Amino acid sequence: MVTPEGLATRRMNGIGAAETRLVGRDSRNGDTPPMLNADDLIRYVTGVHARTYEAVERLRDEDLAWQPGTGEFTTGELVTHIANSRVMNTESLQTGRLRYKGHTVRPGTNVLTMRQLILRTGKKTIAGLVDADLEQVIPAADGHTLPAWRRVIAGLIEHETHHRSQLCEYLRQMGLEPPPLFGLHAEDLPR
Ligand code: NI
Repeated sequence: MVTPEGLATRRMNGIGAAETRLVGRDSRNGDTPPMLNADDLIRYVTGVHARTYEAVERLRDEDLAWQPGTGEFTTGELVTHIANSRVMNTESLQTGRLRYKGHTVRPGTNVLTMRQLILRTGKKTIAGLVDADLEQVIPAADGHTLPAWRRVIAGLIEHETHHRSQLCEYLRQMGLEPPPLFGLHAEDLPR
């Protein structure tokens, strides 16, 4: 079984004031704009969610119980894990605590309710990010601390990308075509 990794447990090293301003809502030192501001980061998470939705959208009801092997996530558990990890990471920005609700698939779940779960947790995440102070220092899972924006990158972007890729491989193994990332296949790239 896959554990909820991607919790941004790595201790931050050498993160100085200049870096922590990268997600500031405004530039604080005159004419030097931040490389990436909070609004851009939040918009990026919205894009990550949209690309995950494209993969979830391809699932059929009969796919939800499929699993690649014993002890692995079923498709339904995998999607539930993605959704509940969003909630966990977002809530941790407010509470400082990581609390994972698990990935048990509710009885009666079908692809429509699964899509709704993904859409609902996406909205909740974006609302939480808009309200959060992304420069605040929060506890990491390993007892250290980290700036909140690091959890956005690790917990809400890298973790979800990791599992979306896994879901795309599930789709492939079930005989379905996974969505291309950014609308392009490797064969379409300029050479
Ligand atoms: Ni995980």
